[in-house]
Amino acid sequence: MKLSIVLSTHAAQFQAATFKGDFAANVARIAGLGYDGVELAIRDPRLVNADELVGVLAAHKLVVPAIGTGQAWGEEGLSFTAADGAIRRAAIERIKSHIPLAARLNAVVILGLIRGITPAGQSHAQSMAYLVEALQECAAAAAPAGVRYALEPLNRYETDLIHTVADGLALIERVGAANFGLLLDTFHMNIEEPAIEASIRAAGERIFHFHVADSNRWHPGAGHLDFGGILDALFATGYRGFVSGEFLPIPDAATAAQRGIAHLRGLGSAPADGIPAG
Ligand code: LER
Ligand code: MN
Repeated sequence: MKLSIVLSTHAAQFQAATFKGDFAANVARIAGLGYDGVELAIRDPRLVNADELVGVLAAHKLVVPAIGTGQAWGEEGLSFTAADGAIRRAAIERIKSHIPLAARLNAVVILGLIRGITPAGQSHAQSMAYLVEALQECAAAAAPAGVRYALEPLNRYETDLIHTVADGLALIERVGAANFGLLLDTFHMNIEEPAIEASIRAAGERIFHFHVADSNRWHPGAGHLDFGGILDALFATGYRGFVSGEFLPIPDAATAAQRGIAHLRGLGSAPADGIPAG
């Protein structure tokens, strides 16, 4: 099993980004704990020196399975479903601007909160139409570079748009792009899915990335989720990507990251063929 953990390249409000602050020091800490990769949370790729970043990661032999983009919503209010067309356009351009770095790192681009929340006075159907349009444009722009987008079903307290795997699969039908799939997050699944393992099976090969946090959004092992059953179901779909920790830094980032990896490695779950995916 290949494990990564979320690391923000810049200061951010999002509480479940386990590591924030000094990038190089955090990369060294994460590598030292035995992780294979880091999932980067990047608000705006223009703020990142790609050569420097690649150098720091290479020095610690860490790969980047995915790039999170939600800070553009959290810090700047960009959204695919805003009533204001200029905000929707800025969100689309921002998401497309992740393509070169994602191609270089061979990373999936995550679409979480950038989908937005239906604004007062706008219908849910209108938001969904804006969302489909934005996703089709982004997916078409990313396809020639071989970049994939993964939309994350989020719980009802964060958005009114796409809560479950079933919602996500219906959206995939509407978008109709091979490079558009899902990111499943056990924290959100525990709130919204009727049965976590059955939903993982339903998502199948459309699972492009996977987040783990326990039921309380602390590190795996701190709550009541059955990660043995969840990971067995995940790997049985043929998933060979990373299992990525996105949990609260409680009691602190390093301790949470260390306890999380110890719990997951201790389960002995692995892809059935035992072959580490490339
Ligand atoms: C981001 O991956 C996530 O899970 C969301 O809760 C962001 O708010
Ligand atoms: Mn998540």
